[in-house]
Amino acid sequence: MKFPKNFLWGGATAANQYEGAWNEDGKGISIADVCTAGDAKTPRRICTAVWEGERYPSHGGTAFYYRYREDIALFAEMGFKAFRMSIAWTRIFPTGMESEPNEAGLAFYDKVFDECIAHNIMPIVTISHYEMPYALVEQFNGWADRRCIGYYMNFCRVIFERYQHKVKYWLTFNEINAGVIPVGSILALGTVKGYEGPLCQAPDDVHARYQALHHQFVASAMAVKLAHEKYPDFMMGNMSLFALMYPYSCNPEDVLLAQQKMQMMNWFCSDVQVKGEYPYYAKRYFEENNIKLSVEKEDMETIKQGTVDFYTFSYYMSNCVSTDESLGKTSGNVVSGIKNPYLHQSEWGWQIDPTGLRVALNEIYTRYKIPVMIVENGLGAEDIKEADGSIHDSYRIEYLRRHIEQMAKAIEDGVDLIGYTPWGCIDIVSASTGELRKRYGFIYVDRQDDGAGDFSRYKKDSFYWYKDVIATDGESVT
Ligand code: BGP
Repeated sequence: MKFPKNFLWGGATAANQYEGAWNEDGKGISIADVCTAGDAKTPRRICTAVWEGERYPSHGGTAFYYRYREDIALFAEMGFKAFRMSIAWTRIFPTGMESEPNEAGLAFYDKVFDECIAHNIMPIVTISHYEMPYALVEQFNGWADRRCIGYYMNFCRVIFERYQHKVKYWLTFNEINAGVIPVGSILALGTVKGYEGPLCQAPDDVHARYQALHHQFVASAMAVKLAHEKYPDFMMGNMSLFALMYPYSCNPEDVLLAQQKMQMMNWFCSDVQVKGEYPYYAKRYFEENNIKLSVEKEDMETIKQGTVDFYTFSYYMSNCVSTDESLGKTSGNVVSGIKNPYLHQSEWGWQIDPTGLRVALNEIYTRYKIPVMIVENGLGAEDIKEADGSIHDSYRIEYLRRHIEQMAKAIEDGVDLIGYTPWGCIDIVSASTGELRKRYGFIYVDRQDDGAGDFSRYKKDSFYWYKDVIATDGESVT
């Protein structure tokens, strides 16, 4: 098993879960900064402001803001070729609406990119990763308002121009298709003006969600167009959450249901972003749900012209779909479904399915025929740090090993898979539960849910394992 020499091995993070320093050097409040900590049983809550006495895990993150040099050196030690990260919009435009960017924020990312480049690590930047300025939620109900397109484009113009010689790979929106389901209205779309309460119980307005998504499609296409016109070296990608769904049985009704769910959950957004038009099946869905989008004359043309150069996605698990309502449910990333009797689950109830990754890669490549990158994958688990500082995370190695094996098979199948950046390559805050106990990293960070810990870094067993995988172009996996 050997991966191509130029394969982009690396790791992935997001600013709001990692950086901390939430109000340093002029940074504004993002939507993540008003989300409290939760756990597997207690849902995270969104607040309408930063309240005294609440615990907001993004505020401390795991301190990348202060420790980026040390962390990037550790990534380099593992042999990373690429590092996926995001730029916190609120470091550059604290409310999203300023006419001039915040120089201190821009300077921070200059230092980060320079450090990456010094170690021959290529940054892959997510422009918007669940961290829109909270001021845009308060004033406009987030992406439901068309004006967000303009503010997003101001942000893109500034960061493209500033980092054009340092960053080549850009992803326009993290897991854009989270907006297809109610939970996406918070972190992905910000259509929760005035709402305070559990993330999972925000009042759902399906119309606002699809209108907001339309605005994100236009914004994404405008960013891609700008890049293609002005920065021809840039590679522009989408980013989708791939929630693979199997029919629970061979009952044709189950098969049909799975197909319909796959269409709207997994293909709808990327069909728009890759093919440049709304797919035929959306029409029926919109009619059935009484969704009437307000679309401006040039929007469809913009979407047509702003198609992405490569397809990226997150993959953690798969689910089943059935017409039989009595079957047992399982939890998941943001999508839950019916339990699959052939699969085991993680401690957080996510069904582990390496073969599903090969299925997904083949489905994606058959449909789009453009280069594909897996920009998130991994196992969230509780780790135990021994007295000598070692962390024996054999379960994580096992999870990653089995997924990498399937990637190799997909490459053999003919899929043009160009990179792999496993999620949370260093421990960071969990997006769904706000916990630190749920760890993904190759590097352990001494930071606990009760605020204890001094942010020291420790190499887990998986660190040495992944280093070997990269050094041998994947050969050591088997
Ligand atoms: C994806 C998000 C990430 C990340 C990951 C793992 O949905 O893009 O931000 O957090 O899932 O999920 P969690 O942190 O909830 O375990």
